[in-house]
Amino acid sequence: MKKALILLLLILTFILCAVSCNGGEAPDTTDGESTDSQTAAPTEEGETTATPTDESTVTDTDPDTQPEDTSPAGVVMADVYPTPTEITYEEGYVVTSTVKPNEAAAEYVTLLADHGITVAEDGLPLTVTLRELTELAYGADEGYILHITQEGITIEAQTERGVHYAFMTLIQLIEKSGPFPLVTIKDAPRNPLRGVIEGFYGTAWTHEYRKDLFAFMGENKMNAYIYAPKDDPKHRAQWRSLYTGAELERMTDLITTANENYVKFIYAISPGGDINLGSGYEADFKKLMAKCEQMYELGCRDFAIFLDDIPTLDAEGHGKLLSDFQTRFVETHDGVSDLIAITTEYGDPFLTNYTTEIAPLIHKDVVLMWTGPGVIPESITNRSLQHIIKTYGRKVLIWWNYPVNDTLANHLFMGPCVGLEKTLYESITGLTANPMNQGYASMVPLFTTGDYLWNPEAYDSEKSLAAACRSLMPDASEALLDFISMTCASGINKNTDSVELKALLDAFKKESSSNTIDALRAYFKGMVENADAILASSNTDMVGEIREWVEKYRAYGEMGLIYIEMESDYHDGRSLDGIVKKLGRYKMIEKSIRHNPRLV
Ligand code: LTM
Repeated sequence: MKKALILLLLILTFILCAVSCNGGEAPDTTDGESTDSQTAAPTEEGETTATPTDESTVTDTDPDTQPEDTSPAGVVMADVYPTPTEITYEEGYVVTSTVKPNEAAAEYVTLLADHGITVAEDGLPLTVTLRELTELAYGADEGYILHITQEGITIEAQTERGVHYAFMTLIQLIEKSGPFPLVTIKDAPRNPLRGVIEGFYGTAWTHEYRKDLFAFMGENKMNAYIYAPKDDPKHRAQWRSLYTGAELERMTDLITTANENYVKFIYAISPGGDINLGSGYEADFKKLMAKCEQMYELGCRDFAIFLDDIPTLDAEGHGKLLSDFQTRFVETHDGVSDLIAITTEYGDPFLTNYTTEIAPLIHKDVVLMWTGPGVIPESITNRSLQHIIKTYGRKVLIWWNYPVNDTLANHLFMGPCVGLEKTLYESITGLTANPMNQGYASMVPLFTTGDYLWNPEAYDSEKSLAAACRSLMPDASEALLDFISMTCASGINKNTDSVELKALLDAFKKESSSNTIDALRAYFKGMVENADAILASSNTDMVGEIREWVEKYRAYGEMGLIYIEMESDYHDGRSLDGIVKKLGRYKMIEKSIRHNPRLV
């Protein structure tokens, strides 16, 4: 009886712990819909074209996370990310490690050399041409056509950014297929603005991280970063204070690095807390312009004014402020893009008259941001945006509050982008994701968000997540993927994680047999091994940020293994003393996890 009670207690404790590894609720096992983002369909000519399916679901799952397909005959189809619009392989390769670039390709010589491709007089001709890409249905200003034949490599693009993106694709082909598969890629983004907003509360990102982020964004064809760290005094509380000395140097460095990676650096300022909208307006407005003038001098050409999370709902004052900035700053400064702004009401259903009153007062060219339903929305659909589009009289730029964790600091949100309707581009000008304070860990969901934004119709969240893990932690990608599957519960996936473990536990609860016990044992062993692989990864930046969660995951794996030993002891009729000793170890590990306040 005593034995049975102990075991019952253990089962309950373990099940409760396991399913709430990330502090989430017990998993909801509702299946997403399955889509296959790129189907390799051989054509009559023996070519293989990867075409997107035209599902319009907001979530998807596909168990097939294999990195690559191999057809036609022996051609390794690289998994290029973000997923290209159209990719057509022909049989064969050009086997060479030398190219002869034309002048327009010259700046990519170093990059190619990093991937083992050098320049030689008799190398494969590599020709870059800038021209109008009228054959692309959308996104031509960032698009490109990449063609690899036995005669040479040609890249055609409308802009330098398009050329850059073509090279990012070419590098992936070299890394994943070997030089050079015979292929034609026609590619362009569905969403014009694909970005990241540093818009969270808490510790702002470091200078070095921001620069790493710009490189990551450039590689993954994301094109806009908004500087808006809530707790940076000069962004918000002390918005009037000008930058000085080292701050100016850092800003210059950020703007330059962003430009080098084809990322727009958008400088946001949040004066709403105390800006004088009455008799002192003119003096304060001049201070706002002086601050932005300083950024303009440093090379910044993109600006945003944010009025979120302030106590005043002054539609008239805010409307005037935003419109004045558009006419008195944007329109008087060469090369400056239309103002981006967010008002004090930024997500339904929390709307008052303020929104309807301010809408007609805002200059028609101002780009307005919107978070979607509930500020941290479970999903965003075209339908959910119709009301605000009508009120504002324009499409909106989404401020997407995922994977941000500033209100749930003990959670890690590394699961993929889900919950965005595939045809959302019909209602938005783009999307910027607001990440976690853990910037390197955020790169996993950002990779998938960039993939979605580039080609939402072909987007497959499961494949994209697996590709993100391969790209960001190549030495432990499977381990990272498994870890994320246990810790990814969030508002956008119905708080679902630990699906596989839950199924194994369910099977075990139904029948405690050697099969169900062995399956659980293998799973727990995998958790310990995964944790060790992640902790040993050379991506020390990411490991540093997620270490505590990985250690907790490892501890659960260990607890699971001890539990399995006890279960086997019980089955085999071994002594109660041995079981009690194991229970002691189990409890010790459990206590060590509980003592860490950062872990739920
Ligand atoms: O979402 C907006 C517009 N403002 C704030 C963000 O700064 C914050 O990071 C998120 C998540 O807590 N929520 C907000 O309301």
